[in-house]
Amino acid sequence: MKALSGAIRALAAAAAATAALPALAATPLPEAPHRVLDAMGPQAAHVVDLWRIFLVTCTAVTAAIVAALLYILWRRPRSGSDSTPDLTMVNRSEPGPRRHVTQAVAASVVLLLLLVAASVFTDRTLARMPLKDAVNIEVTAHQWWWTVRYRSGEVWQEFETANEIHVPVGRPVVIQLKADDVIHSLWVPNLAGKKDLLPGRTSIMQFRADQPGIYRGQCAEFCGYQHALMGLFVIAEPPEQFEAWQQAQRQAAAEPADAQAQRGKSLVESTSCAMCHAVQGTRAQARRAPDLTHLASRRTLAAGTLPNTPQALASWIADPQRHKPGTNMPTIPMSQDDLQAIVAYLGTLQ
Ligand code: HEC
Ligand SMILES: [Cu+2]
Repeated sequence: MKALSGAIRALAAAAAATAALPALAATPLPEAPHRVLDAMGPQAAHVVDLWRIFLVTCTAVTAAIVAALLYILWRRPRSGSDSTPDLTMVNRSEPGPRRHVTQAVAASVVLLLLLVAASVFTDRTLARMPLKDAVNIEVTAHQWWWTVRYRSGEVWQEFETANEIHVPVGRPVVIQLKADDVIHSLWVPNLAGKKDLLPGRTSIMQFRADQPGIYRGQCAEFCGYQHALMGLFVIAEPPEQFEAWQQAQRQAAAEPADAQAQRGKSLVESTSCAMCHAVQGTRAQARRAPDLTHLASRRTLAAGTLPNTPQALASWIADPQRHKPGTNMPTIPMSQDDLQAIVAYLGTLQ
């Protein structure tokens, strides 16, 4: 009884905490598919094909085993209640069953070899995707967010963003995967299989998105407390739109026009924010946290944790530990005025 009332109290407290966030609940997170069977590019399609081969083979084998078992159970018994059990068969050689067992073992070996061959060929096909004219991206995983850096032969053209990967439809994408702290795994099932990000080692992921859309990704390797809130989005868009996005992302942050946002800018530059974050074109140049230069152009905050609305932004900055307990952004005490100024400034960072 005591445990029950305790549980009810805990539920009531949770409901009250949720009720304190009406503005946040009003804007949902973006709808984005995260479905293995909806392949939106060749790499994911190969993985789905392999999965189908496994499904059909394993279903057929299971059905055959169950059928054999049912047949054995249904067969006429060798002895009944009025006859003594026939134990001579224990020592008798039985060529029939022996042959069946041999055949079943042979069939299992052949089927397993076929599955191995299918896996190897799928792996080869995945590695053979044409990479001409590929977009080169470097993704670094952190507890619990992602740095996304767009590589280029010309260093001044490189730029960084966080938790969103924009790609042009129909063009191959090569992602170099790195990890900053522990092992993570990048998984965008609509586009490609999982790939681990290992500290001290670079691995490669290749895919192509053939359909425009927003696809959800998720860290797929348990990496600590907020592993579940380590999401990201892949935004596949027509090539012109992608180019325009790249152009915009390369620009430094625009100078804010109104006084409140200007005050917000100097707060970001002069308080602890600048110890972790960068806003290109300002004195904030640290690289321990998501680059905020074009924060307002992103769909979500904190790796898919909150929708990117002014209310959610204010709520995040005021108390990140409430939204993502354990996150490496501390809760920084500040006045409502300062908070509103910072939110106004970050809102201008398109
Ligand atoms: C000790 C380092 C640190 C300080 C100081 C800090 N942050 Fe952060 N911030 C982080 C980290 C780490 C994240 C990523 C959190 C996550 O997603 O788990 C983050 C995330 C954010 C985000 C979400 C970014 C995105 O792309 O989703 C915003 C906005 C933000 N911080 C603003 C601020 C502001 C404004 C200040 C100053 C008042 C500040 N931060 C101070 C480390 C810091
Ligand atoms: Cu992770």
